[in-house]
Amino acid sequence: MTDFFKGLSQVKFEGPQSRSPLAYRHYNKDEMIAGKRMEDHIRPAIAYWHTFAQEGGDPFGGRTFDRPWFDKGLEGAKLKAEVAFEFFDLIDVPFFAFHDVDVAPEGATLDESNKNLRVIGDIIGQKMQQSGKKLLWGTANLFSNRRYMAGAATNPDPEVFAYAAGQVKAVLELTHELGGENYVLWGGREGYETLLNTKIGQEQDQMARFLTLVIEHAEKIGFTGQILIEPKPQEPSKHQYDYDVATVYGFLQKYGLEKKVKCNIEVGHAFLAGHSFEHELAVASSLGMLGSVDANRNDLQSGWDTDHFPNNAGEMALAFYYILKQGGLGKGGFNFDAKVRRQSLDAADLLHGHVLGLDTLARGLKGAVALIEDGEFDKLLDDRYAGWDNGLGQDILGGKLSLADIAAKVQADGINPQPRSGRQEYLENLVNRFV
Ligand code: XUL
Ligand code: CO
Repeated sequence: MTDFFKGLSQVKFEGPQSRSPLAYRHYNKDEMIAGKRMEDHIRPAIAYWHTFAQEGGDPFGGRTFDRPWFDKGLEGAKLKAEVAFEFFDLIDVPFFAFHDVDVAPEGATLDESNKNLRVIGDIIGQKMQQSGKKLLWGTANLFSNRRYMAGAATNPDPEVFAYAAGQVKAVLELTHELGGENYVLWGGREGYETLLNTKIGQEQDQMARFLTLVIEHAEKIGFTGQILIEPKPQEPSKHQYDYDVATVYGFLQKYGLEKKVKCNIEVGHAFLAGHSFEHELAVASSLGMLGSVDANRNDLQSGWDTDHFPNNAGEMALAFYYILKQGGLGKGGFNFDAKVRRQSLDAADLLHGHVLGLDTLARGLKGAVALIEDGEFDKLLDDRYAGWDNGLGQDILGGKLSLADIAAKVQADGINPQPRSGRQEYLENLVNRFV
């Protein structure tokens, strides 16, 4: 045991009336809800980067957090892993997620980095066995090092592509060895700053080649997890190719990869793309592309990706509605891609942030289940489209009528449709009853 979390004990469910400063009020992992344990619905994960590697810096000032593993190389990484698994136990969450550089220090060469990753990967593997904790996903950081400033797969220099490929190979293999259920690709620098120095078509071809290589290697090593792309429209690049779910789908379709890849959808990224979170979920689900979620929220005034912990139960209820409607996230889950604020210095703050997130998700889940079980919401939606279930609607959809046939039918049958209310406020009140 380290003394990082000295004086803190495992967070327990105590119910909404609890006065304890640190307790779950809504997240009750073993509670059965719609036939499944709450934990199995949510499949929550701790993001290694925000919780253990984040330093509390911002563009105006550096590190505010004082962590005993900072600046200590491989020894520091070992201590960090100790503390991470202590945290997973204290917060009582089954999964975690990492980038290579979060867990092990980068070396001067790919070989050196991979050796460090191997050392820490073995330690993490042992700790997973002892604790029963699981890996939701692994990913390679292809955006922080200056070599990636002009992209990884989309770099004008093929040697950068090659280096990135070597990095992904190592992390994909480690993810597979650790039983990871997903592998994520977030293309932070796969985009451009200015068109003046960029060939968009060329870069897209490179990106597709990279993804194809990753898929092929995953198949070759027997990785059966999901390969996920995480859409985001900008930041750090001015224009990112994986703008949103629809854009990602178009890209995948162009290169024939749409059956091989799904999306990891992040709340804050949806907002940056000018969408709501539920929009991205609903679009992904309708395309069979909803694989997993990065849970957080943005400071909506900042216009930036602030990775706050989720605190909007209403938003999460609508999110869970689409997730439940597709029968859950399967191998995916809810990764807390969220960080405590730079003034939140204490070890306990890490727990408070995640409790906020989990209680918010629990309330959202319960709200969505209640909404679905009540049935009126779904019925109203079905009623709105009922015309398409038979008669004219089916004839149109089934391709039985040409444009001329339809026009003739309007005349012959005297069709003159009367507008009906969309009942938005009625529906908002209905949803409010359950959240
Ligand atoms: C960045 C972001 C990443 C990905 C993993 O905005 O969301 O942390 O989740 O690379
Ligand atoms: Co993310």
